[in-house]
Amino acid sequence: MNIGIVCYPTFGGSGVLATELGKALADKGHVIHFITYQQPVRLSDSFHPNIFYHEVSVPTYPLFDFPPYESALSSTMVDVTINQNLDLLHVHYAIPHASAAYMARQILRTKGIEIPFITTLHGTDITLVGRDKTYEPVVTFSMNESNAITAVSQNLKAETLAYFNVTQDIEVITNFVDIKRFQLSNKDHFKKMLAPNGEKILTHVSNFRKVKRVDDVIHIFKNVRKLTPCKLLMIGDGPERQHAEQLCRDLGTCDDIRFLGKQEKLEEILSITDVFLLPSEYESFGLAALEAMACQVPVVSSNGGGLAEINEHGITGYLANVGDVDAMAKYVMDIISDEETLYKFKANALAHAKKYDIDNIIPLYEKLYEKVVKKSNE
Ligand code: GMT
Repeated sequence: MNIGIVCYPTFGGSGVLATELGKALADKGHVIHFITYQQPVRLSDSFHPNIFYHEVSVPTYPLFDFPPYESALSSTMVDVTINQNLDLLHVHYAIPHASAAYMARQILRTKGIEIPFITTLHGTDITLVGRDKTYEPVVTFSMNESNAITAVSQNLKAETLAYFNVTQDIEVITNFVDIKRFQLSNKDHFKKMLAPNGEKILTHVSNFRKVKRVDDVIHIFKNVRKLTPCKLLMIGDGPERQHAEQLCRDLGTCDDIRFLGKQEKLEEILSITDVFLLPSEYESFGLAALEAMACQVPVVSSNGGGLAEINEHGITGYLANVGDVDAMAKYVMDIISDEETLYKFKANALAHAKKYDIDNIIPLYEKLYEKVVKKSNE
């Protein structure tokens, strides 16, 4: 199939997921056209003959205080659909991609071309931004106009049905991980560099937005550090980073914390990690936790949103109420205090992550694509 994928090209989970999906589909012989304003981050590491990238350029004009990105995106979708003979558009993150796809589909109809579009809901497009009344009518309308809707967890499906008047079925197709790429590898030299005295390593990966509760990560670490020598790796970047760095200074924990910024070889960092921390206010799924688990890293997380679907309490890690940093610190200690327990959690994490292997999930998307294209051709 010729498939157009629209996503945010940044380090956010929805962009990462959409890019990995496109790469996997290309490996299976589909021709993938990414339509974004910038080359997606996870696309920069490889060349694939079945992958094309179409940049959405948004010309500025003195009249525009806000350049009309959505119009530029719709026009690019129209152009790519006609010139690349697309069968389907798959848009990730509802705002503004679903309404832009709706507009493209309407324009193409006037030219005698029928292109279906699938909207995949990822999280904050529903739970934070989409619910805002500034966007809600457009989000509801464009979801209902989608030829199919998918959500990345049961929790996100339930949230969508609770807050929006959705008149069609939402299929849950979960996040996935490439077990062949995200696997534990020997990085002892790297570990020695960061934890020269055999300290345990805790890691957090996110885009440092408020919803991630980055302060909680620092507080959990402070509590654990009181009890055992350890190091914290903070991976990613975003609006809360400066504040988090200041908090480390205020708490006097800076010597043991490294802010490493955006990293592409996450699997290497996860390979030296003992426990992954994700105390978010909400996660529709928690892709970062899944990638950690695939690298045999147990997860201590909050129970916000769909995290309980991926992190099994007492098996792959532990969950605590949002904001309960004392409980989360205790759970970290429970996992790392003896090697046998740590080993058991590591093995469980990998076994659970395998259920979400890319090879199990991609066929679900392919099946949906076939169904949607067939129906739209009837
Ligand atoms: O929160 C992020 O890291 C970015 C955000 C996005 O939409 O770009 O991620 C969401 O989508 C991911 C992939 O489906 C999910 O694994 C994350 O849980 C979800 N984030 C939230 O719900 C806060």
